[in-house]
Amino acid sequence: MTYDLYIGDRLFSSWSLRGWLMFTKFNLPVRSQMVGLYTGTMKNDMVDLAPARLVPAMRTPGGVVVGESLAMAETLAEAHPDAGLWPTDPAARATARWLCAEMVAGFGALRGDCAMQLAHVWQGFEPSDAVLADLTRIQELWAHARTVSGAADGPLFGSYSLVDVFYTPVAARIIGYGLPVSDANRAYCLQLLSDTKFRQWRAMGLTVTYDPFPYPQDLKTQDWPITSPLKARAVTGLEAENSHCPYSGDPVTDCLELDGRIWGFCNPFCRDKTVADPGAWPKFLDMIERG
Ligand SMILES: N[C@@H](CCC(=O)N[C@@H](CS)C(=O)NCC(=O)O)C(=O)O
Repeated sequence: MTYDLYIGDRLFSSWSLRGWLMFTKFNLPVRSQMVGLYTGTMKNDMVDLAPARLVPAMRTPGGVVVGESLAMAETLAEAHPDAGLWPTDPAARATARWLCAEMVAGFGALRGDCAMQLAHVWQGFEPSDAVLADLTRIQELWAHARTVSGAADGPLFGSYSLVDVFYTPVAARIIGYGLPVSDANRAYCLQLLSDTKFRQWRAMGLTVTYDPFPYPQDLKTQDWPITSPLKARAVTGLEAENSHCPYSGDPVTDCLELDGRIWGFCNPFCRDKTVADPGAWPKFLDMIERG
């Protein structure tokens, strides 16, 4: 019953982020496969999914290939009606569909000028009038959603739904470029980016180093605003307190140090994603609390 999801580089592929959240936020079983968005191998990596040619794309457990994030969302919502992907109230659901569709079709200036990047916050970015117009429209749509749902804050329709999935990369752009929105909408953006699943996605993205940075700006940077108070670092050696990886249960091969204690994982990726944001991984936190 596991879906196969094809994704691109986590720090930069906004559509892949949507694809991954639409599974993980609703506890749908998924196996992710990374394609070479920047390495020239993408077409070849996706050959099994032809004619799908962009990420995200998925193969259902029954073997059906689906491209385009909106089509994937509808397919998952139909297959898992109790998972809560869309709001249950018909008016809220219709409005949520509208907001997702307008997101997919629109906001070209924001998407073009502010490529999603989850590495840091650009300082002093000057948005064009077209970007400001997109932000006005986005805030108008969010206000409409809250009028329909009655949700004054938090997820747009009260409970987290696909509409919050579709606007998470928008929130990442607003925060990552310091774009002007109301205090309430900035709080909503920060809430989306504080979500554990989003933090896990970003932490996995941070395991890859990019030189040159794919979407440079001639600007200074400051730290991403949501980080864990726990500070870890990769270390050599195998003197871990645990013998088996908290994620896979496999034997320890790669270690980190946190507060003077050494913990182990079954491969460098599991270790490095934990170093990037130790607080994003409940199984790791459970282990160190028990340990
Ligand atoms: N409309 C598509 C957009 C998907 C998309 O543009 N994905 C980008 C990555 S973020 C991609 O695959 N780019 C590769 C390319 O354009 O060749 C969707 O909703 O899924």
